[in-house]
Parts: sequence; structure tokens; C-alpha cells
Amino acid sequence: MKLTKSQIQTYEDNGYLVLPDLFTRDEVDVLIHELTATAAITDERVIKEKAGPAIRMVYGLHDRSGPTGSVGYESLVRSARLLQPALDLLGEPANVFHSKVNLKEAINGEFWQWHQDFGNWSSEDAVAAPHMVTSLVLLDQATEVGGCLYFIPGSHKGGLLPPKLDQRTSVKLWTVSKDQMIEAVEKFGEPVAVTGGPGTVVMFHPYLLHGSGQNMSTHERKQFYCVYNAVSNKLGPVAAPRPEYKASRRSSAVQMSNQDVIVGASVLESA
Ligand SMILES: O=C(O)CCC(=O)C(=O)O
Repeated sequence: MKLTKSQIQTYEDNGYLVLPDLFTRDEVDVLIHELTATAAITDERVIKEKAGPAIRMVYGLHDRSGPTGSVGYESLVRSARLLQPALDLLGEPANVFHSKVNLKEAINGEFWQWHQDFGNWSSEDAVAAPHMVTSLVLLDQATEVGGCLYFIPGSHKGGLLPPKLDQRTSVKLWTVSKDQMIEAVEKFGEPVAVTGGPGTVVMFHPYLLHGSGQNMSTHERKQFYCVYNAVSNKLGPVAAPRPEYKASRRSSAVQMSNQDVIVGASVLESA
């Protein structure tokens, strides 16, 4: 699926692009099924909430050489529907910098502070340039009460703000200060809620200001994030390189699948 000129323009203007219903309900069901099996394992890739046993994140789902790897997520990151739009925006082959599912348990699932992803990737991994794009796949209905993401449209044009380390949740995050957020909202406008149905894809820029609130609903929230990085965009030397599943230093490009289908492990085993 190639992006149109007008879709690329929308991404450049707003810093994000919504592609509704790109994956079917059946495909999303495959992904949820595989997530449930994977999330049950004990591994550092499975991160819990600070205040309890609920899972907050699962890294490495697309990488079948690791313990959380799954057939379904590998086929997702290699599918033409997810990969081609990323290549259209990046203009060159890309690899997967990381993939993860962020969950938010019903009622208690915690917030994500306002931040720019590149604040993390420059601080932790010395990534050279924001020549990257995040492709978010909604795995259930994203709602405001359920702790959906919020974006500040156009804020990617403001460049990188000085990142500020915040460790209030179980995830160490380089965030944007209160004063800078107030300034950004005055300049770019109020936050917009990123809502939509399962199978919807939202692509966003590494400088886009975003965050999300607590899940106040009675339903768990699940969102898959795949970060594609242009192969020419290298990670620099750092004192303590993060593991491959958080910040891939592989230079080989991800190969697009011949068939644009999301295949589950059970399908593969019975083939
Ligand atoms: O899942 C969320 O609500 C926000 C996650 C996020 O912004 C991130 O992982 O960088």
C-alpha cells in the first residue's frame, strides 16, 4: 500500500497520519492471541506496572530469535500494509529499531508523561537523526477514558526539546518539562485524542509531542508500536548500549513479505 502525495503532506504538516481499519478484526484477533501467550513468560522484555503485577509493555514481539518473538508480529512488521507506508515516508530501506505492545490494565493502567520519542533515542542510544517513523497499530478500541494517546499536532516542527529524565512509572522516560509543554501548546494548539477502532494504524514522527493518561475504563488497552529506522541512520557510541530488543543496531533492512497477510503460529504449524 503506497501513500498518496496528500497523505504524505498530512504527515509532514501534522507530524502524524491515521490509516483507519488497515488490518481486519480477524487479523487483530491473531495478534491478541499471540500476545496473550507471549506475555505469560518471565523475561526482562516483559515489563510490569510499578504498583502491581499487571503488564505494561512487551518488547521484541517481531523478532523470532528472542523469547517474546511471535509469527504474527513478524508477519505484521514485514507486511506491505505496515512497512510500505513507512518506506514511503523514509525514502530508503529501513530496519526495525524496536517493537513493543503497550498495555494498560483496566482502571489502574498508568499514564505516559508528555515526551518526544527522539528525546529517548538521542539520550539513550545516540541515534544520529530523527529519520525514523513509529507505526502504531490499535489492537482494541482506543478511547479517551481508556487512556488513549494524545498528540500535539504540528509539534514535530518545533524540533527536539531538552529531554528531562522522569522515573515515576516502571519505565524510565525522557520527558518534556511542564513549562515547555505549556509553551508548545500555546504555539501549536491543544492536544488531540488518538482514538479509533482495532486494526487502525497511526504513523507518527519522532519529534511529535505525545503522552497518555491513566486507563479509567473497565477494559484493558493494547497498542502495538513498531519503530522503523532508515538504514543510513546509525546509532552512536554510548557508555551502556541498550539491549538489541530496545534499540537495534542491526544495519540490515527488514524484508517485505511476498504475501500481505498476518499469519498466526497455529496457521504456520498446520501448513
Ligand atoms: O502507550 C502509550 O500510551 C504511550 C506510549 C509511548 O508514548 C511510548 O512508548 O513512547
